Amino acid sequence: MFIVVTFLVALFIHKSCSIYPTAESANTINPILHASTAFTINGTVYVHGGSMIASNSNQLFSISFDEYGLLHYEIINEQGPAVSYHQAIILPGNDSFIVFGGLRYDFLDVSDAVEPIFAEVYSFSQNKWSILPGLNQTAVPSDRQQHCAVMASNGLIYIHGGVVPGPGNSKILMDSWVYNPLTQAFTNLSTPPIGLYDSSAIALSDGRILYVGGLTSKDSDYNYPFYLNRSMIYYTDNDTWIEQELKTQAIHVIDHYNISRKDASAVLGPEGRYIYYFGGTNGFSGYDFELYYNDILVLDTQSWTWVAPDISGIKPTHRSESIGARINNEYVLFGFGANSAYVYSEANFLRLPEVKKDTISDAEDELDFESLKWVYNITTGKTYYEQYPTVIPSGINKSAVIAITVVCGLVILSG
Ligand SMILES: *[C@@H]1O[C@H](CO)[C@@H](O)[C@H](O)[C@H]1NC(C)=O
Ligand SMILES: *[C@@H]1O[C@H](CO)[C@@H](O)[C@H](O)[C@H]1NC(C)=O
Ligand SMILES: *[C@@H]1O[C@H](CO)[C@@H](O)[C@H](O)[C@H]1NC(C)=O
Ligand SMILES: *[C@@H]1O[C@H](CO)[C@@H](O)[C@H](O)[C@H]1NC(C)=O
Ligand SMILES: *[C@@H]1O[C@H](CO)[C@@H](O)[C@H](O)[C@H]1NC(C)=O
Ligand SMILES: *[C@@H]1O[C@H](CO)[C@@H](O)[C@H](O)[C@H]1NC(C)=O
Ligand SMILES: *[C@@H]1O[C@H](CO)[C@@H](O)[C@H](O)[C@H]1NC(C)=O
Ligand SMILES: *[C@@H]1O[C@H](CO)[C@@H](O)[C@H](O)[C@H]1NC(C)=O
Ligand SMILES: CC(=O)N[C@H]1CO[C@H](CO)[C@@H](O)[C@@H]1O
Repeated sequence: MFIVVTFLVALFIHKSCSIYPTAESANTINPILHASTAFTINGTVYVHGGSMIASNSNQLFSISFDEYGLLHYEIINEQGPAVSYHQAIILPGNDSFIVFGGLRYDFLDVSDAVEPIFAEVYSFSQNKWSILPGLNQTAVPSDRQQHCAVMASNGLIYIHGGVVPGPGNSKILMDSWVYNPLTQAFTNLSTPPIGLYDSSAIALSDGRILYVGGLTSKDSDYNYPFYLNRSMIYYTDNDTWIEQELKTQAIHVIDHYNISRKDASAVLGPEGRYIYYFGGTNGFSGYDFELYYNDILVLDTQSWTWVAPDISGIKPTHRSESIGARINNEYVLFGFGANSAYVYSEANFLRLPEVKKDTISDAEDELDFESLKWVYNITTGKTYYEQYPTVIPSGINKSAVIAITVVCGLVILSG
């Protein structure tokens, strides 16, 4: 069911540090976070954990909309683990989710000791966290952060790669595991041809898992990009990995973006074919050409081609480590995140493409990617400019809106 919501950035700024409307009932400041994990249950987006500059968050909160179009930020639970760079997987029935791995500040042991993967389950109905059953088996994945974890169409959870948790530890894990939530057992799968971290995993409806972006290692270079001109595909049916070349027909992808991206947010469209890939960084931290992105690249998982549509509306702030969650069949939320200077509370709403009107009747519906837009009223799908071509209500003009997004960021103190 489509939930009718209204969203407008400029009208409802009740908090000094908020760029999205906050309901009067919300009595806490919206969090400023990066490296959180997020998912959608019953049309509500839930966010857990993340990094808040000097410490990790243990908050589980929801982002929903009321009939007046106001965004509600509600804390659900604050008894869980304080963790960032982790992954959450919803369990069947929508009443619980598992968090796997991540950086915890109690993990300061950077020795070679192999710890079992950190894994806890949260139950909404019991409002309670518990240790994941099955961690006492003899073969379990080792602990990790910046890894991928995804539930495939067969209902099993696949975990790949990442790095060993703790500061200064660069060991990249090149492995693949499956967790069966019914039997509560882990199984060690065939060794993948590549170990990825800061990558994105997307479960396709036919049982395949697609990996795009991120970093890997090559020779002694641990920051070797897993360029966007290729992807890895894992077949859950027969435990096989293949490399799939991706065509980068979007010219500026080749020219400006060096086809290198990590810590982007990947969301599969409702048709199960197109992936919306937001933000990220080229990962060359410390070099002259470290870039943060604010665009959407769309990957067609049938033609294996990237397109870079021109998207109308107010552009998001350039950043990486944002959450990405599809709210419903029409809107995707990209929120929070960080770049080299700031951490953000920013939330951006992408209106998914309309079907092209002039398609041949028996052909598959073609999507019009030129209709993609960043919107501020998700009842009407209007962008800020369409609704208020010259005057912006409440005396907030475009540069002021941009200023608010900057004010909202907190400076990262450490280099
Ligand atoms: C968004 O659009 C709806 C439908 O036209 C309207 O009722 C609502 O007032 C708009 N929201 C804002 C904040 O302007
Ligand atoms: C679980 O939540 C998702 C996302 O909103 C929804 O599509 C699905 O129908 C829900 N499933 C159940 C069993 O409620
Ligand atoms: C989602 O809806 C399902 C089915 O109605 C319900 O069992 C579940 O508790 C709901 N989950 C949340 C988090 O609201
Ligand atoms: C793991 O713990 C569970 C629950 O305490 C127990 O039932 C099971 O026998 C244990 N398995 C092993 C291999 O120790
Ligand atoms: C998992 O399997 C790989 C080979 O596929 C092996 O190298 C590794 O030691 C195994 N890990 C564990 C914890 O059993
Ligand atoms: C992908 O791009 C990298 C960097 O430009 C290049 O070295 C590599 O050959 C390309 N691979 C393919 C399959 O085109
Ligand atoms: C695994 O399955 C895929 C899809 O069915 C197939 O294309 C591929 O050849 C299979 N690989 C092996 C090694 O059997
Ligand atoms: C817009 O806001 C900025 C920052 O507050 C201000 O400097 C500028 O004069 C304003 N422009 C207009 C046209 O009101
Ligand atoms: C390695 C590389 O190709 N770097 C380029 C990445 O893109 C920036 C911006 O276009 C260039 O300045 C770099 O030379």
